[in-house]
Amino acid sequence: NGWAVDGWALPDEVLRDAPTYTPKPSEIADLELLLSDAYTPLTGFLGSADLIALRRTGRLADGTTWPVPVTLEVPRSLAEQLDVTNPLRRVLVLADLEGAPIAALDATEVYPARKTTAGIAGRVRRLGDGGHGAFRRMRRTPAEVRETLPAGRILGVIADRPLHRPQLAQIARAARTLAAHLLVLVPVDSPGPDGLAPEALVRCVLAARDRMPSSTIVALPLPHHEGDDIRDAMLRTRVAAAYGVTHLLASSESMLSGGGLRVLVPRELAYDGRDGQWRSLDDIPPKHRRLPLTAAEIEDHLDRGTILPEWHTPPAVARELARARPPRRQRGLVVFFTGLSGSGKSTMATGLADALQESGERTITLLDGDIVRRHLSAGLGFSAEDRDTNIRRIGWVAAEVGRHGGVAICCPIAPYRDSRAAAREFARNAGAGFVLVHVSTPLAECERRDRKGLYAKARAGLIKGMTGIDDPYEVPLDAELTIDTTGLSHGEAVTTVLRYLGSNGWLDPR
Ligand code: PPS
Repeated sequence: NGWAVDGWALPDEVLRDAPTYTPKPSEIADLELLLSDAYTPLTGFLGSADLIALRRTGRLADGTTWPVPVTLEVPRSLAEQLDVTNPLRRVLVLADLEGAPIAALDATEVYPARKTTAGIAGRVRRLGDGGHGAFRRMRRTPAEVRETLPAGRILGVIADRPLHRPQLAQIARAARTLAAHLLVLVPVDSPGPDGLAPEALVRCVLAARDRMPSSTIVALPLPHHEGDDIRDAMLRTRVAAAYGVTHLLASSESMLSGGGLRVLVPRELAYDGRDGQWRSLDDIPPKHRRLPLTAAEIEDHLDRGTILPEWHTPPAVARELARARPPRRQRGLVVFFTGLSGSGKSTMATGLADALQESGERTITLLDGDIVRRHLSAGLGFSAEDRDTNIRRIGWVAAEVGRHGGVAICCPIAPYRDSRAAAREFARNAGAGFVLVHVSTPLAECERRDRKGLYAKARAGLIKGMTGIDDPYEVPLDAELTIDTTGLSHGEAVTTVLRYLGSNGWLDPR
C-alpha cells in the first residue's frame, strides 16, 4: 500500500487532471487534523462500513473506538468524475477557500449521502507546504509538539475561551499538584462560543501567558460536529492525547477519561476578598467570597464598554478582549429588514439611515433593494436560487461593513430562512452584531398599498413568482424586532427601531 508510506507515487499528470474541490470549513478542519495525525489512527475520511459500525457500536468497522463521523461530502456531479477502480482516476484534490491545494485524496469509495451529494472515503496526503494564515506558526503537528515537551506529566487545557483569573488559578493548582508541564490547545477553527475571532482568542491566551506556569501553546482547528457535544468532547480528548497530554483539565462536564489520558474536573474556585487569592469555594466565608463572572456577565461588560475588573481578569487579557469586542455603540452592526413587498421596509431603512446620518454617531451603508439589484446583484432574477444568491451577497457585504465598525442597513424581501441565517452567520463571523427586523405588515395591507402595481399584475397572472402571491415568504422565527406598519406613521416606525437599538446599547441612549 503505497499510501501509508511517504513515497506514495502520484504522477504529475494525475494531480493535474484530478478534479479539485473546496470542502466546507468544518471538513477542512477535519482534513487538517487528519493530515497532522491529530486524528490518529485515522488516516482519511471514513466510508460507509465505518459509518454504519460507528452509528451502531461507537466503533469503526475494525473495532477501533472512535467518537465522531469524519466525513467528506461533495456534489454528486463531482463524485461521478471519479473512478474508484482506477488508481489514476480516483484522486481528488482538496483545496482551501482560495483554491490552493491542501491535500490529495485517494478515493476508495463513493457512497450516497444526501439528495444532491455523495460521501467520499479514502486516505489523504498533504500537498504543498501547509499554507499560510494568521498564527500559522502556532499550528504545529502532534509529532512536532511531542518532540519539544519535557518528559513526565503533561497537563492539557483546551482554551476555547480567554483565560481569566479563576481558570488561571485552576491551571496553576493542577500543574503544581501534578508537577506537570502545561500544554494549552487553542481552537482556531471558527469563532468561539462567545463570538470571539480565532486570532483574538489566540491573542487573549498569549496575553495570559505570564500568569501561567511554564507552557507550550498550540493553535489547532478543532471542528464542531453538529448535534453531539459529548462525542465532540470525546474527540477533543483524543486529540489532546495525540498531542501528548496525560492529564486534561475538563472544560465541560461531558469530558471523559479515555485513550490513556485522565480528565480532571477542577474544583470550583472563588475570589477571597480577605487576601485576594482564588481558593475553593468552601474555604471562604460567604461574605468575603466573590464568584467568577459568568460568560453572560463578561459579555455584558464588553457590550457596555466597562473594563473587566482586575480581581477577575488580568489587565493584559482585559485589554485584548476589549479591543476584539468593542462596546456595542462602537461595534459593527447589521440591521436587516425583511418583509413582503410594500410592507414598509425600504421606508423604515431609509428613515433609520437618515436619523443616524443626522446624529453622526455611526457610519452608515444603506444596501437598498434598488441599488443592490442594479449593482451588486445585477443580472439576478427572482427564482429561488437567485433570491438566495442575492441575500447571501447582501449579507456578505453587510458583514464586511460590520467588520470595520460600520452600520449596514439592508432591506430586501429576503423570503427564505436559510438565506437570512447565512446573513446572520456572516455577521457573526465578522464580529458584528445582527438585528433582524421583521416588517410584518400583512399581505392584505401590502396589496392595498400596491405602490408599484405588482400585486395587481400578479393577481392578473401577468407576472409569476410574486412573493406572498405565488411565491413563499417564510416568516422569521428569530427576529429581534417585529413591526407591523399598518396604521403607523413613518416617524413612529423609525422611532421603534431607534429605541430598540438605543436600549440594547447599539446607539447612544436616546
Ligand atoms: S429578494 O427576494 O429578497 O431577492 O427580493 P429583493 O431583492 O428585495 O427585490 C424585491 C423587489 O423587486 C420587485 N419585484 C419582486 N418582488 C417579489 N417578487 C417578484 N416576483 C418580484 N419581481 C419584482 C419588487 O418591487 C420588490 O421591491 P420592494 O421594495 O420589496 O417592493
